[in-house]
Order: sequence, then structure tokens, then C-alpha cells
Amino acid sequence: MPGYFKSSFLIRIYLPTCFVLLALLQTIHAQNYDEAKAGTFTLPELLVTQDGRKVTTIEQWEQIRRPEILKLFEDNVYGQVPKDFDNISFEITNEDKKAMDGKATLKQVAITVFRNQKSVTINLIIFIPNRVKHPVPVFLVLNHRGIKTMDITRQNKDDFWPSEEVIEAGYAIAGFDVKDIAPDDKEKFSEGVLGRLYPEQRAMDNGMRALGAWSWGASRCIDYFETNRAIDAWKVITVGHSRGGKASLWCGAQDQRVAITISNESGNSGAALSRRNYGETVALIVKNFPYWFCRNYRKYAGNEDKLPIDQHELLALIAPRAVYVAAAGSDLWADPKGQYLALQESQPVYRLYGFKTGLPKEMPVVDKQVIRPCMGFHIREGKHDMTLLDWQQFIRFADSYFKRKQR
Ligand code: GTR
Repeated sequence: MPGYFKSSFLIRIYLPTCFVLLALLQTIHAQNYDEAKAGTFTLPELLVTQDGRKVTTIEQWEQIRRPEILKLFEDNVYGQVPKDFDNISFEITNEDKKAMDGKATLKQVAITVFRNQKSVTINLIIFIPNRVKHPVPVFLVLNHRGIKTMDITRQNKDDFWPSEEVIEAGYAIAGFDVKDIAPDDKEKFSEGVLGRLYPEQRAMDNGMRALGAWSWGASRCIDYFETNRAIDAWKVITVGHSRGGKASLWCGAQDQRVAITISNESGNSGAALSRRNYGETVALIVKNFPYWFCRNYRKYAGNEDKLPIDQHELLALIAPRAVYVAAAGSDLWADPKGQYLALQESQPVYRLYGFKTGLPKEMPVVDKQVIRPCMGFHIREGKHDMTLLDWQQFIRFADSYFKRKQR
């Protein structure tokens, strides 16, 4: 090899490759998977107001502490979620009353939201069981895995959205592709709702970003459910996996029309405690996915102790409605134990409402579900995914919750 080639090989290929590999190694090792190194931490007090008063009644929780916590999440984590728009329309673009061999009615609904002469359309897909003659509860999936997982022809069945099983259980199943609202992309995320309807949010340090936009979109689907008499709009169950799980939690925390909020393996900045040093960290998530969160969140990279909230408070915002957290045994990145601890730490608010939650102190073993009034948890064996087994647990939880409420 001639000398000039050797040196240009060294400069142009060998050295940059080494740097990239080193940076990669650094990222891989930047997280901890050793329980002994997860650290000790003090969580912010759930039932003490910012000016130091103890919260002992539902009224104090609802009038003072709950709004305080909601605002802290808006300002420091997910950004605000704008409530105003000029108009919303629902157009049925396709209907098949004999879908799934006559077992279900398929509806495709174009939900268009207008503001300042601009609009955005969310394409909602719903299957409603035909055999049930009264309004049914609905599972609404905030889907980041794309439309291919919700095949309306049912030729391609995907356990991520197992509509046959859900219909069989007597529930409606709905879903939308989060891309309709905000593309899941560092460069293009503001091409949907953010660029068109709420451009002013982009300039704000506590402005809405992708996770907030997706949860905003789920609320617009609930607006539609309220107009469909086949659906019981008091029994909406939001479901999201991973990043979709974070958005499901943020939606359930804000929109009190959600009856059950389900987070499947939502992990860091979802159900997992941020102060626990295990798996993904705030530093990693804001580096890799800055466009999911408001700009202020970056201040807490490597500085989690300074966060004025932690994720148990997000789960507590859902009370007295139901919350369900699911984890997977091999999904250490999402910190199963940190997710269970957050659920545990949210219990005081549920107790304020009189629920005897009594979650076991230790995280349940793999494949064992825990159902308590208003909360549930399971950890499935296996990797990061949302599977039929997860769905079977969601259905069992919803069955028990709605039956309990009817009594
Ligand atoms: C990961 C991200 C997680 C989770 C996951 C997913 O890369 O670090 O927080 O959101 O993506 O959505 O599948």
C-alpha cells in the first residue's frame, strides 16, 4: 500500500471509525443494570403542596396539589397541551357492518381539527363488536408501530393490535397512527399539529412536543367516541407501548374522560422512576429523542434529583380512575422495578379516595398479574414488545374494573 494511501486511510476511515465505536461504547455503558448501583434517592413529596402544606383531603388534592403537579409536568417534562381549536369534524370514510366474518363493524373516521384556517386529520380505525347490544368500552391504541399493525382487511394479524381477541371479549378496539399528528422523527416532528395548528408552541421552553401532540390526538379520538352511540365514552381505555405508553400516561393524567390508562413498558419518562439509576436515563432519552419533550426537560439530564416531580406523581394524577402498568422481564432498559416502584409510590393518592390498593411490597414474579382496586401490574417473560399475553392481562383487568364499578 503506498504511503500516501495509508495515511489517507488512517485519517479518513480508520480514525473516524474508532471514534464512532468509542462513542457507541460510551453510550452503551452509560446506563446501569446493576441493582446495587441503582442508588438511593428521595422522591418529591406527593401529598405536600409547593408551599409546604400537607394534603389530607380529596378537596385539597383536587384543588391545589393535583393542578400543581400537572403544571410541573407541563413546564418541565412534556410541555403544555393546548386545549383550544376552532372546530372539529368527524367523517366516516369507510364502514363495513360485516367485518371479521360478521362479528364486528369496522369504521374508519377522519377526525379533522381546525385552527386559524389550518387543519390536521387523524385517521381513526375502530372495530365494534356486533353481538353486544349496549354501548361498549373501547381500547384506544396510540400506535407508533404504523398502520400495518392495524390491517382493516384482517389478512395480516399482528399481536400488537389483536382485534379479534378484543372483539371476542366484548370490547371495541380503536387505534391511530401517531404520525398523523406528529411524525416520530427528530427533523420532521413538527410537520403535523405543531407546525400547522399550534406553531407558537415551538418557540416555548415549555411548549408541546411529540409526546404531548400524540396525547392531544388521543383526546380528539375521545371527542369522537362521545358522538358514537355504540361506544360507551365513559369507558375509554388508552393503551400505548413504550413511547406510546408514555403518551398514554400523559393523556390519562390530563384527560379525565379516560377510565383506564394502560402503559406497556413505557420505561424512562413513562412509568419508571427517573431518580432510579437503572436502564435508560433522562440524559440518554433527551439526547436520543429531544423532540419528544419540552426544551426545559434537558436541564435535568444527569440532574434528575433537581426534577420537581418524579414519575409516581404522573401515575397519581390518574386517580381516582384506573391505572395499569406492564413490564417485561428482559426489558431492563425500561427498568421493570422502577416502573413497579412508581406504581407503589402513587398509592397514597388512591388511598385518599378510599381505595384499599395494598400492592405487594415486592414486585410480582414473572407472568403473575396483580389486580387491585383501580390499579394493576404484570411483568411478562421476554423482550420489549406488546404481545397477546399482555393484551389478555389488560382485558382481565378491564373486566374486573368495570364489573366492580357496576356494583
Ligand atoms: C427506545 C427509547 C425508549 C422507548 C423505546 C420505544 O429507544 O429509548 O424510551 O420509548 O424506544 O418506544 O420502543
